[in-house]
Amino acid sequence: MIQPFTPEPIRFVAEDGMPVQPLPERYTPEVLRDLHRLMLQAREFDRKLITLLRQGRTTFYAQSSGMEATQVGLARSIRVGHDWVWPYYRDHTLGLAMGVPMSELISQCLGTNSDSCRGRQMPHHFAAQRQNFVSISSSIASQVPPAAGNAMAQKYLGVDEITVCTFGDGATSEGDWHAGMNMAGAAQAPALFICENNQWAISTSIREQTASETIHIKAKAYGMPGYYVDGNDIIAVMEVCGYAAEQVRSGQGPALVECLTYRVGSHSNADADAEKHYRTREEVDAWLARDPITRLENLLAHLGHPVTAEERAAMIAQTHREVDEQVLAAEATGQPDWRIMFEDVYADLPDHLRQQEAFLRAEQTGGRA
Ligand SMILES: Cc1ncc(C[n+]2csc(CCOP(=O)(O)OP(=O)(O)O)c2C)c(N)n1
Ligand SMILES: [Mg+2]
Repeated sequence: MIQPFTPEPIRFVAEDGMPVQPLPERYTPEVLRDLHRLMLQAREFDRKLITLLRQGRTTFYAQSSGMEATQVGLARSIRVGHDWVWPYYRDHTLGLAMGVPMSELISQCLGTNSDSCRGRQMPHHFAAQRQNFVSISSSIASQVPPAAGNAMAQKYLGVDEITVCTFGDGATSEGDWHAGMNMAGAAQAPALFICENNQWAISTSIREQTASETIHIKAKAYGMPGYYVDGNDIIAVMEVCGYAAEQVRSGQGPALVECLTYRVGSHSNADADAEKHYRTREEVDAWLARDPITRLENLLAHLGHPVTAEERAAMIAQTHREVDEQVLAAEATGQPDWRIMFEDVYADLPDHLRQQEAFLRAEQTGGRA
């Protein structure tokens, strides 16, 4: 039985791979290996996209390395394509694990003609229609009030769906976060709020962020249960998020889950050298020793189904190949024509946009408008 408001994060597996409580039967070696494959794929996806950044082929990326157990575990706790997800900008691993094709993610990062937004969103801010994965916004916590509204609509319509809303620890200081949490609680709406607490909001540490002891205790103020989970233990994430999702689905009102994890890389490419400026190498090393992928590998070894070095290398090579292929395929579709900037919003273009379009046309034709 999963309990809210525990003083310590709920965990099932220790860093060395030893279970600290009995593992539910559904975690067969095949299931665990599939989770491992998804986590390793996400880690290598980060590596490849950072290379693309350095090559100047995309201009923004926020890696999720270190947070794979939280995002893959969440993806496996909800009904994909049925529930609605209001994500934040670090959630590409959540998207990949929900089945968003790599080709879509890469096209969006490159802003090519194969991108469904055709370059009109910030890179790495994708949306996925088939997965009910709502378009990502960079404005911290701006997804929380509309997610609460989405859940209120689901309750009003009586549909068998829930709303999942993710955010970082920093988001919990925004007014939007409190407004959304309050609204969902007051309406007893079917919303599952997930805090991916990676303990930093760029250079602001969690200790500077809030005087609350933890994030999950804030749930009490909004009349909902708050769960605290070890976000680097994928089984714990699936057990807690799965339990909370079913409580929400059964009409118990909203819930908050705090996944305690760590971003081992930089915040984004706008923050290249975190260890030099605001956190210590020792802190990062301590969290690298709690790596979620290594923990799952340790568990598989303990269960007698180790991932061999050859299998690991083959999985890494497969992801690198897949990314390379998808990058070439996306680039082959070409860059969108500049004119599409003015399409798909207004049926009749307002005057100021007409003027801007004329200005750009003149630029493109060297003054021959
Ligand atoms: C409303 C708003 N204020 C400030 C920023 C600048 N900003 C971008 S990311 C970020 C930190 C967010 O940290 P957190 O919510 O913990 O998520 P994380 O990046 O750690 O995953 C800030 C302050 C922003 N994008 N939007
Ligand atoms: Mg954070």
